[in-house]
Amino acid sequence: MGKMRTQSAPWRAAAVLASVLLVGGVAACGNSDTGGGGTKDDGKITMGFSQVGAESGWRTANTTSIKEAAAAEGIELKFDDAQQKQENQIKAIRNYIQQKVDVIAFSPVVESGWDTVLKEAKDADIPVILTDRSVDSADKSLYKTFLGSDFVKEGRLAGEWLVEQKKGASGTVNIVELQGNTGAAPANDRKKGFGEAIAANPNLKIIASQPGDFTRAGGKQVMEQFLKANKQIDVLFAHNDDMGLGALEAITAAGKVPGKDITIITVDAVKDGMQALADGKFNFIAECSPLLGPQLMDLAKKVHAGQEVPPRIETEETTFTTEQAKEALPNRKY
Ligand code: GYE
Repeated sequence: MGKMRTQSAPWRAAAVLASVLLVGGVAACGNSDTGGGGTKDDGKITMGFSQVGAESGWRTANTTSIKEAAAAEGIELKFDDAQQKQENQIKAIRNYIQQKVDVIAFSPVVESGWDTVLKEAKDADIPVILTDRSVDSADKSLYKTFLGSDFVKEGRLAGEWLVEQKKGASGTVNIVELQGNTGAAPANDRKKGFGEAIAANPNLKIIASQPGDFTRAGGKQVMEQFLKANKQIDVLFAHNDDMGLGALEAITAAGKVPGKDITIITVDAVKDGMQALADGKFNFIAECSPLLGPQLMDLAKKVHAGQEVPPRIETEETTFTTEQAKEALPNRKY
């Protein structure tokens, strides 16, 4: 509370008095750079947010949610799109530290390699909130909390559905997997959860697994390779809807019927994915909610006020079959 870092003593006294008068004793927060008597501290929280990129429908919905929630809560948002590059994220975070924002939030493109920059934020006394994806730092004091989904669970739910579907199947079921970008938490964890869920069924066999970078183009290209290299593909597990949607084109071009010749399981449940599921081109989706904005802004206010927050906040989600997708689609927000 009351981070008026650059104000001279007389101005600080005046600002405190003003905030007491104006907001009934709640100290003003924010990062106004008055340098001794310029503009007043308006009490606004400034958040620096580093986004992964714009690689998928999920990401677009997530960005919209964050921008809308910041506006609704009166939080000043500095937003940077890292174009799927860790070095860009590190640069953006360093900029935010230099600008003395009140809170830094980011969705780390990969899990590893964040300790140095997180330490810099901590030394500058700027709280960090991890959003959507986590980091593998051993030192948990480098960030206040991690808000996002349980990706291992999503992979497990996808695998469990497949095990159930193929219960009576005789012979080998050939599975191909489209992974997210290498080193990303959702790629690592969805692979893990799915693998664990099918492990007890040796007839369910992953015959190929490659990154498609969470993009439609990546999904299409890698699926083309899979189809060329493997005569019999029974199941596709794609780590997100967009890669599954890209793969649909490759499957159709190869003369196969998606959802029938090849069972397709994805993660996210964005509108286009849900439409494909409702149309019977996909067969199952494990949901991953991108609507993290409101919770993120709430957490930002709390950590800025010095309040304790839980170290891990999990998003609630469900799964969809074709029938459930048909029902849910009309009210789907993203
Ligand atoms: O599933 C995918 C996006 O980190 C949960 O990133 C997110 C994932 C999401 O590109 O579509």
